[in-house]
Amino acid sequence: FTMENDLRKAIQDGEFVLVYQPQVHIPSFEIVGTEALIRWRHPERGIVSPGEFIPIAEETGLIVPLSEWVIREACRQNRAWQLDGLPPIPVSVNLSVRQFLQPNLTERVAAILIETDLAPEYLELEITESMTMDVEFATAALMRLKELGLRISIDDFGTGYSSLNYLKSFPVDKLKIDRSFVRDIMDDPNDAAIVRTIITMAHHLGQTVIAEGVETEEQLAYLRTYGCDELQGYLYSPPLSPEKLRERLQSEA
Ligand code: G
Ligand code: G
Ligand code: MN
Ligand code: NA
Repeated sequence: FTMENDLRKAIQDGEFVLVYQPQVHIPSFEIVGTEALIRWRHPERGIVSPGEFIPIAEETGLIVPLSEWVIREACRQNRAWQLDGLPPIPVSVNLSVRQFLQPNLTERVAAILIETDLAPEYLELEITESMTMDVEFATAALMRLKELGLRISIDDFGTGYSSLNYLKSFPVDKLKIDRSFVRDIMDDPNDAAIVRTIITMAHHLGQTVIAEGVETEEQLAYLRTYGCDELQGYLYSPPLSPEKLRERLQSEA
């Protein structure tokens, strides 16, 4: 299988890079976090998107070394920015299903935090609702991760299996409203109602709420009116190279 061999080689040869999408506080538009998103710089095919290779990495188990690299690189870069005197902000990393099920995930993450000298509050891990089907397993796994002092968010909130049952027992810091709800917020009253409800629920549960995929001023105005805390989307910025993100942070410092 050629993609598998290519992936294996790419991990060895270091063909992956991370880009960072700013997350901004809605009233102030200050950058309060970033999401790390992986890109593969394939020598022949150019930039390959994670939608194409993450599923294959999951099937083949290569996701384990690959994800390990993502967390380490995100932590290393974050610490390097801090040491350069940039305003410290947390970095958020997407966990894959297979990674979440790894019995030694907490130990791996703890080791990376020590190795990169990053304070745990600057690392956030994003899980999806598909990882929460076994509520007892997920609660225990998240509790162990939380004990390290890092943050947990639920990605693509509202699109997966969500009985809501898990929200009462999970130590979740942030809900990320999926961009499919945000997209039609101005035209579809049902999407608008769902978004307002998620904001209210998150706040009642003591969680921060961030809207994904915000592209227009109208969407921003709506989200601001209903008290959404943060946004991530093209309106403010697409995912940026580390160099570009550093410039943004510098201009804020
Ligand atoms: O940035 P982009 O639109 O290409 O991301 C596509 C998908 O790939 C998104 O669902 C995103 O969550 C996922 N993704 C991006 N980076 C990573 C990563 O480092 N690990 C995992 N597991 N998924 C990622
Ligand atoms: O699935 P996850 O939320 O982890 O991945 C975020 C994905 O959303 C990335 O692929 C990123 O490139 C994409 N994205 C970020 N901002 C926007 C936006 O404003 N509009 C759209 N359509 N996609 C976005
Ligand atoms: Mn994400
Ligand atoms: Na998402």
